[in-house]
Amino acid sequence: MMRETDRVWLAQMLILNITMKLLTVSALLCAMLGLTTAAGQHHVEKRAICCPHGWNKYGYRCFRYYSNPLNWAEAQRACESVNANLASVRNIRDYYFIRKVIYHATHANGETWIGGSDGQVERYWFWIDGTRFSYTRWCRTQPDNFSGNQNCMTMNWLGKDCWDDQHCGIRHPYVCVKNMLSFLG
Ligand SMILES: [Ca+2]
Ligand SMILES: [Ca+2]
Repeated sequence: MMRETDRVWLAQMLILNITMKLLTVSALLCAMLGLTTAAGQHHVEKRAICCPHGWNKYGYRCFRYYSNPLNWAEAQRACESVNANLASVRNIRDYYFIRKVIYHATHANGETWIGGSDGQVERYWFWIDGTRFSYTRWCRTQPDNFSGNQNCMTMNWLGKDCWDDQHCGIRHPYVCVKNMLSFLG
């Protein structure tokens, strides 16, 4: 007969073994998808099913904070250069995840560009990545289109837990988002 402590130890070992195997399989799967799509195509495509290093996974999307201050358009260009867009916010869970990403990187709730804009028509807000614009988190009295010229969205206005519309030429850090299944090119 096995002693109780032996049985517990055996069960722990078994769980550890299964966990290690699952981790290996998921790592292999990442690599394999890249290989099979690359080998079978004339133009090489790679699919990511995991967030790249340095990106933060939330649901099926990957987020990343960039600390170098850029204007809104430059920030979007910079996101595009890594096959991403300025971050869209679909709901309160996305909102708090992005806020956490910023806080984790800086230990502060600093003003940061995300992907909302009413640059085409005043008061018609869109997300630059095409996500439907439904959830909002405006600060009280915002968006105010101050000076008739504020068309870009920032998180953490004055460190507060809400959004502001600001002049797109201001330089801020920014958060990019990409889908886990986006083509890496
Ligand atoms: Ca505006
Ligand atoms: Ca404003």
